[in-house]
Amino acid sequence: MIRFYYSPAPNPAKVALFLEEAGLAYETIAVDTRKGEQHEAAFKAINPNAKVPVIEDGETVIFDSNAILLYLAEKTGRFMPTDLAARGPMYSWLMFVASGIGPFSGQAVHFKHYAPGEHPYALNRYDFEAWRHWRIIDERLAAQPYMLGADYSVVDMAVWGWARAVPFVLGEEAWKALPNVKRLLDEINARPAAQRAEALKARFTFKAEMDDEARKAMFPQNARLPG
Ligand SMILES: N[C@@H](CCC(=O)N[C@@H](CS)C(=O)NCC(=O)O)C(=O)O
Repeated sequence: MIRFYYSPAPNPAKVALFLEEAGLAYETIAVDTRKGEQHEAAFKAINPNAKVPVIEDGETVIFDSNAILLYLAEKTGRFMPTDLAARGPMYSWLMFVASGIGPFSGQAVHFKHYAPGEHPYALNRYDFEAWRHWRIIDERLAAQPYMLGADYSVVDMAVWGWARAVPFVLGEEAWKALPNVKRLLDEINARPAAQRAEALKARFTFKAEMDDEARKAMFPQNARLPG
């Protein structure tokens, strides 16, 4: 059975959605990142990057959400195009989410909600880039129902993981400017698999407070700051 290392955050959500969509049997192992469990030696032995998600499939260990989506799509033969020509754009858009949507959205959240002090330059850069990436997704979804065209795929699952957080990333008014992302989000949210994926977090008690312990675990770079 697949072992799924999970926390209630955008990147693990993508994997939860795939596991549920494909009906794969899996055991969920909670990793409370606000308590620092991602830094424990046993966890870093399976993901030296100290982040969730990770899956173990027998002896095979896969970390990084988009790598896991590709692995599971290949394992099951589901939610990915079968011919190579159509898989080309799948790789492009998955990497676009992995290298653009995720990192810029994450940094926008950091500087808007968590960084101590005022950082107008950093905030402006990450907010601008997060918006730019989300507008590209929105334009694509204006022209076709799903990221790869007519069919729901792993790319939509990758977009869904972060789309759930768009108001937190870009602001409460963001949906007015991104109606096609919202349409995809609402459509996926209505799928029973997405509801089961969302329900996972209720099975565990994760630390909610962003207190000193959580900041130490999530933002270890702060230890280098003076004072
Ligand atoms: N590129 C990785 C990023 C993983 C990542 O940043 N995971 C977050 C949750 S969404 C995490 O583990 N955060 C805890 C930490 O940064 O200490 C992926 O797509 O899986």
